[in-house]
Amino acid sequence: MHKGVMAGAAAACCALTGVAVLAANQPMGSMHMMSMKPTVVVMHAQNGSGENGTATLTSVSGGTKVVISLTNAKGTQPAHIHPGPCSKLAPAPKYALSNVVNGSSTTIVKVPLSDLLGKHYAINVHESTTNLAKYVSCGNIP
Ligand SMILES: [Cu+2]
Repeated sequence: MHKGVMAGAAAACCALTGVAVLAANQPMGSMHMMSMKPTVVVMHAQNGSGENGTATLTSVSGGTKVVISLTNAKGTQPAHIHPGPCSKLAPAPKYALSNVVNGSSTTIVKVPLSDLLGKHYAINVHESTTNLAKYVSCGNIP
């Protein structure tokens, strides 16, 4: 009985809203694809670390997900988004990222991806919590 009522309500409402939903789905579909398309930053080893890899930036609810994946990395290594580019990195971080632990780090930065792109930011990784001065990997955010 409950089902019948629901179906009746759906039928009554949807001659009109069905069209609206279809129309709304088209632009939402393409926006969804655009916003979900990840930006892959190539991370280059510095100072002989061998820590090459990627940082993948994805637009998510509440900000940007940053996933760092590095080869040859071990231990706990601080990571940040700095004003860049890597070739002349500003020493003060702009946004903190989760430490890279054994080559992996995932952070939700509370900033839209669109605010990170085209600003000459760079993602850098430091050797250790006690040796921040040594940079081991860096990648320019396009
Ligand atoms: Cu840093």
